[in-house]
Amino acid sequence: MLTKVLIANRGEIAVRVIRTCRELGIATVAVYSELDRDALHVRLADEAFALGGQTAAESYLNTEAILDAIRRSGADGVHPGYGFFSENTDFARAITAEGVAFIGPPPEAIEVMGDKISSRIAADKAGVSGVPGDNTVLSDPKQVIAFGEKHGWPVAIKAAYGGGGRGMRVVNSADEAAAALESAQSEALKGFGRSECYVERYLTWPRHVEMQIIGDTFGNCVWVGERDCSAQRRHQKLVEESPAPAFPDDVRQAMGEAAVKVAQACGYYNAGTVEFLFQDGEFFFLEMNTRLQVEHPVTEFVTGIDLVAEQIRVASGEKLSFTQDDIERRGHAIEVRVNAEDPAGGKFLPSPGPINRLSIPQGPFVRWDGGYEAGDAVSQYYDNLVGKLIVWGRDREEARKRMLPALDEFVIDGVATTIPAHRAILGHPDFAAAVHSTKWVEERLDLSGVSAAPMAPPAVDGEPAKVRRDVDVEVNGKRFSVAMWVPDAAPVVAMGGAPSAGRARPKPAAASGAAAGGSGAVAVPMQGTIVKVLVAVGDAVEAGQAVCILEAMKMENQINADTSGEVKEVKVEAGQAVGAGDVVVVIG
Ligand code: MV4
Repeated sequence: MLTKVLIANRGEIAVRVIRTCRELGIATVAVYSELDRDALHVRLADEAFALGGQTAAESYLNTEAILDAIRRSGADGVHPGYGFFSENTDFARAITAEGVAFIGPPPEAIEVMGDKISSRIAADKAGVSGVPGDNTVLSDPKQVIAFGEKHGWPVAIKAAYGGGGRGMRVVNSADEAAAALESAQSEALKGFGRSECYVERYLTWPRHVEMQIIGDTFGNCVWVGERDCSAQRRHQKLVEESPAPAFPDDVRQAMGEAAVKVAQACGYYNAGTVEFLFQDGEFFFLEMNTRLQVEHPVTEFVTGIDLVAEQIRVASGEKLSFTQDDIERRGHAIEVRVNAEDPAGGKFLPSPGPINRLSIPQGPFVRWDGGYEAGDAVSQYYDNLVGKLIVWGRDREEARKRMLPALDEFVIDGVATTIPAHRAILGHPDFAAAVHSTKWVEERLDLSGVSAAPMAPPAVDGEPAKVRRDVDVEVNGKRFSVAMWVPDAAPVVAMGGAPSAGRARPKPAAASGAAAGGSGAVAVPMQGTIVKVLVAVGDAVEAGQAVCILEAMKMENQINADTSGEVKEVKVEAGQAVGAGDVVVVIG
């Protein structure tokens, strides 16, 4: 068995992998960017190595820095999580060349499946049909027209090296073909560096059903169960569940066997997911994801199998701990992705920032896979998944009715999240009846009334912006929670002078007194970019005077002196990225 695993990732998936390693008695090594110095995955790992840099490219995609951390830590295995290096064959080969196990599939399988045309051909050879299509690279819109005329409109043009829907164009008639091909090719080139596209029939109201498989290096490969991920928006999955609702057992069996055939056709081992479109009782191979997926916990909940443990076993050269016949699926699991995005009006705008308060729902059959705790910040530089809430029930309705109150119990302050959208989805009669499809969220679900957080009353000119503080009061012995709108950063003082007790939010790690009488070390309250520095060393400043302008969350924020005095030090310059709590100016 591997003895020390380095997790080349961050956030909830790094945390998830660390937890299983601990259960297995495997030492863990975290790596981190400058912004993640104090992140949860770093706090939980046995050892941690700095990668430097802030953006993904500078840190979690810095091969040399990660290889260096592997060498220095003596790790004998690397778990790539999802995203980042998880499907990068150069990385997988580089670490294997050093005698370190890549906890994932063989690079050859990643390559076959990374090219959607070659993956369709591989599936075909294994006797698994994709959506009817033409497995050749398009060079002329006439090919699209000929295909549409033969198979019927609409058709889909897809990027051969794409995935996740980017570079896909739906063509409804011959006269749209030329423009669609050109824009698909250009988007593919921009997104993936390769412009090759192909065409297939477009299914108009399909469900997205994917099949989890796992194989070992002894030739054993099993299907574990399917997940329905139809509730999505712009190719971002929102809700996933297992089993797929209204999905007959014989179809499940056939899809499972098809997925295993696809995996075996490319010499696959470790965990993988074969994606299908399911429409009118038929399923069609779409693509294969050669990594552990975000939504793997729903499969774990219905089978009791720890997929990460099994991945590590396989990468250690052991056999799978179960056979196909050992796998039992029981009950129903639903997962929602809690992203730092504001779903108001269906816009899902990114909402990075510090998490001031985080209270996770608890209770029977409720699981939280999170990457943050209160006091941590969600960075604009990375995926804004805060965590995943997963519930289990004996049947779909029990799971759905368990998720709704869990969502109501969830408290998160500081960032807007997708939770209100999940309430709308899970509470909708279409979802309850499972008549939704991949287009349902975008075309049918009304999110116009959804708001992520109570909005602050509009700021009156000349008055400081106000924020909401909840205070508990008792009226005739009955408890009420009262929302107070107070100037930002002013502590809420309850009667008697004590700071609002009980439900007072933990002080954010970054908080620095903004009121006069501060320490003189002026810190920024959230991460962002300095757009302007307004003072220089030697300047005399008054408390409350602006010292710099911080652009964060698409807004310019004035950062003010917390005390009067002379500027002793200016630690930033225009254009510089700063993290929450970073000191920008020192006043003495
Ligand atoms: C399709 C399709 C309909 N017909 N292909 C989008 C993501 C990528 N994995 C493939 N996708 C689709 N391919 C044909 N021939 C509809 C989609 C699709 C979709 C698929 C899975 C999950 C969500 C989706 C949302 C919109 C479109």
